[in-house]
Amino acid sequence: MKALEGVKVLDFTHVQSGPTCTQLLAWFGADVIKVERPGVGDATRKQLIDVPGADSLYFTMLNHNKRSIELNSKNETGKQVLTRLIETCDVMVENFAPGALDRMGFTWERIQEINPAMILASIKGFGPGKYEDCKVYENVAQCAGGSASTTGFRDGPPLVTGAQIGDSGTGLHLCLGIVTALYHRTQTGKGQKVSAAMQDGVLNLSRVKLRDQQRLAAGPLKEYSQFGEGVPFGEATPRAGNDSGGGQPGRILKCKGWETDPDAYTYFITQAAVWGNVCDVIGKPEWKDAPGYATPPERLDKLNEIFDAVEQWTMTKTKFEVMDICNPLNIPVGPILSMKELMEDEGLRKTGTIVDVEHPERGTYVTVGCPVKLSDSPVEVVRSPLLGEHTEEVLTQVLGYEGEALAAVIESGAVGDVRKEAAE
Ligand code: CAO
Repeated sequence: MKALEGVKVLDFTHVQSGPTCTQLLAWFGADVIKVERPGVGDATRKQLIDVPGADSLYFTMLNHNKRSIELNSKNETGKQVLTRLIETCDVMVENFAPGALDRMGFTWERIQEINPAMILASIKGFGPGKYEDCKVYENVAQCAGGSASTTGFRDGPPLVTGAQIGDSGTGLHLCLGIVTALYHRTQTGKGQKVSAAMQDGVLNLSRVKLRDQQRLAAGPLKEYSQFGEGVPFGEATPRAGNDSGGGQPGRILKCKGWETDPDAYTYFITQAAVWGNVCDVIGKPEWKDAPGYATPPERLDKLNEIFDAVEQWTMTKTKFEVMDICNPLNIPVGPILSMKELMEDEGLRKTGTIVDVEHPERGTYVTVGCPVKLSDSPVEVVRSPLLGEHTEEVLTQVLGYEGEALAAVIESGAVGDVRKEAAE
């Protein structure tokens, strides 16, 4: 039995943040029913198209293992069907713009009237306060949550990161809130509202930078390279380039082939515990005991000199040779892996983190499987549903519509053109 088997999720999410959350719930075994606008569906279905006529990778890679029902939640019959779904499901997840659910007539109070055990989980850009009505996308959240101001180089502009910490990060936070509320409900029988704001999620993931903000009051942040360069600190946590965020200095360094390969780099950490091994491997054994180099505090104003020496060595090796040499010596290093290399990684394919998926419209594509492994809840990644693929199935099997009642719903126009069979 899968961990969340028996849990029914009314998935009213779109774009990236909400779908990330409900995809995880589906992978853990929940029956996730994605409600989409008839004839239109989640906007991402038709965004960043690479195969004409087919659902985009943007959509397919965020909506595995779900069922899709087309439903106009602003039409009277559509509202009745949605009410039946709320009665039947355990969890409702949404990430509409602020107020959209209320405007449909489904306020939290109304949802509780329909189903007091319902867990309503919402993602918004901001929590309650002066920005609560704003629409928010990934990079806005990265900027408003403290990530952008602390990412990049000191002499350059703030940078956003490629990892989708605002969207997928908040989806992860929401997922944790949902399973916590489900646990609470098994003890009390009561549902509750679970809210995750993207600004809060990004700030949570930028926690160490708020730590550094407060450390500034006690003096310069000595593990930031600007300390060794004699550049004064300002009032706020600065951008630290590729300096390590913790107390173990690290940098991204060039490896053999860097002149032509944009990813021929390694991350190299001069961990204090293996300083002797670092000195030996880079050909500077004299630094092991030399005054000014022997202890971590003494080295903090010489990080540029030290990493220049390490880089002279890493430039003679490929990023994989650096791994092979340093790991047996317990020196923490990591190759900069490109998306191409990750997609082809045999190890990640064996664990199911990278998987091939068959899709009737687009053929085979590669996706990221479930990144969390439960020993008794193995995940089989199933392709995303076509728009409305399960409309009739959900109406009959989940909600019990049949005969004239079913015909009336279909004829009302609330559920679009019902597909008679899944397009396998
Ligand atoms: N039937 C009928 N109407 C539907 C429907 C359905 N099945 N599904 C959605 N709609 C309607 C909504 O009710 C809303 O109508 P109103 O504006 O009249 O209330 C309308 O579609 C548009 O919804 P939206 O405002 O959520 O969508 P948008 O494209 O304008 O904004 C976004 C998108 C992401 C900016 C906004 O949803 C948002 O801020 N969400 C919260 C934060 C978030 O999750 N952001 C991350 C997105 S991923 O980068």
